Amino acid sequence: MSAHIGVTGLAVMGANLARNLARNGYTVALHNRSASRTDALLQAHGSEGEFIRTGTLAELVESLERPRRVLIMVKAGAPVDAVIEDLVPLLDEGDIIIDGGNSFFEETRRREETLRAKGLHFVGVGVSGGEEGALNGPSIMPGGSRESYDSLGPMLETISAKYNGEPCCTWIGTDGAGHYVKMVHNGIEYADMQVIGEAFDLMRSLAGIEPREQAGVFREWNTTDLASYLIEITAEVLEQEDETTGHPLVDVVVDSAGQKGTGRWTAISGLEVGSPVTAIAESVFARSISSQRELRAVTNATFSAGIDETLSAQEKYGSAEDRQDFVEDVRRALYASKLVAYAQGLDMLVAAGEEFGWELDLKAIASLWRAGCIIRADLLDTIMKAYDAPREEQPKNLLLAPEFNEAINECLPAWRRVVAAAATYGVPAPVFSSSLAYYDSLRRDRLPAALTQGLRDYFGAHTYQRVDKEGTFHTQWSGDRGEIEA
Ligand code: NBP
Repeated sequence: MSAHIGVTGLAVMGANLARNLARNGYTVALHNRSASRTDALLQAHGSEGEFIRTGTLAELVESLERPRRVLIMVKAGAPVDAVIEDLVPLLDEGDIIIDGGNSFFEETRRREETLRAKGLHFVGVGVSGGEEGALNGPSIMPGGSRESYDSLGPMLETISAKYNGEPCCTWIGTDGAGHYVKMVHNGIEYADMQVIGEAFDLMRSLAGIEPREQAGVFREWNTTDLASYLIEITAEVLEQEDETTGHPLVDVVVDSAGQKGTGRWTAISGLEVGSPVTAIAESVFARSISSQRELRAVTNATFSAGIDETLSAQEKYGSAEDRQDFVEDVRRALYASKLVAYAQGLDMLVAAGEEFGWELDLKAIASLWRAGCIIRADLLDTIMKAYDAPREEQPKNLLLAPEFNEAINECLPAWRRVVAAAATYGVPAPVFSSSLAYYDSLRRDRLPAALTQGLRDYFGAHTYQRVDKEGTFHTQWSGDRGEIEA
């Protein structure tokens, strides 16, 4: 019996994907550098489907039907290259190597190019949904050649999450496109979590709403246009009580957010493709600031808030009615900021598509984020509708889609009040405020960039263009200050 697919790398993600494949009727050949993981998997879950145990990569390759499909699920970075190097001499033209880890898209592009030259297909696959998703149905974002998807796609679609019966898996584009889209997914995830944190902080700091009560607020919000997995689990985390102290768990957890790098990559790539992903970048910076614990200990004791003593948040938001109004304002600010994060993420995909030669289908991408992944949200259905048109008729920015333009207009007064309150009372809300600034920047007729151009021309003769005639101009700042055509 030949296996349909081989999986090498059987830590939690690889093991769960292998089990998912086997549970769906595929025969899966198993391999791990240290055989103990292979044996542990077979012992605990060997009865879930057809598995073939292999002890070496050569045995793994030998056990596969052709074209061979080998899924690599090892630690991202050098281990992926090490496994590829060992695999290549064992494979034949047309075989497919799949990297389902969180690899950086540029590495995927490099590996794809090298392997294509050897007649092999290399498919970088973005897999979202964590351990649970890998086992029960993740959102899957495959890149690589279209031809490889013909062979691999049905398998991936079968094991993917389903939304109303539709698989959350579709071919994204060539070489690193799948890993790129997964990276942007993670960037949006960072922003999504940061705006939830800002909402929590503002409701507690200004209106005195404690975590357990906020669990109810988030649960209520999950019945609105904010409905999403992250809002749902926020309620769960906020109502969790610490077993030792009886305090809300969130009060005993160290307030220093970790990161594995995908948010940072998204922000860097945003800068590189010239796409202003401010909400994502601010979310990454917010985590960095949270991690500066030594510095924060000093600044906490030193920096004053500089708040007018006559201002009292309790007085302003203390009554039941005011609190209720404030909570609704925060909900709207959260929704608007979240829309900005999605708009920026999708804009970035368009810019990256142009840069790397991918024809990214935003409707399809929104569709496969609807289930299985961390940013799954009701909102994605509406995003799909916004992009349900030929490319040239699609909105130039998500916020231009009529349904979202209307939603933003409804949120705006509340959004401004919340950002103003955050500044007035000294509560940091970097994504709420930068998202509003992004919106206002897009909205304004004139930006102070004109002055920036003037300054650049003054100190570096960088020239400028005029609003009233064609051409490039320079003012002779150190001479008679007359203007010349450059
Ligand atoms: P890890 O990232 O912890 O990697 C452990 C695996 O890599 C083990 O199988 C280990 O073999 C193998 N490995 C290493 Br380390 N170096 C190797 C080498 N030089 N040659 C061969 N094998 C090597 O596993 P994971 O947590 O299951 O994650 C796998 C991938 O999935 C990663 O890219 C990760 O970032 C990604 N991931 C995604 C999600 C998600 O939500 N999508 C969640 C978690 C992880 P050994 O057993 O012999 O040490």
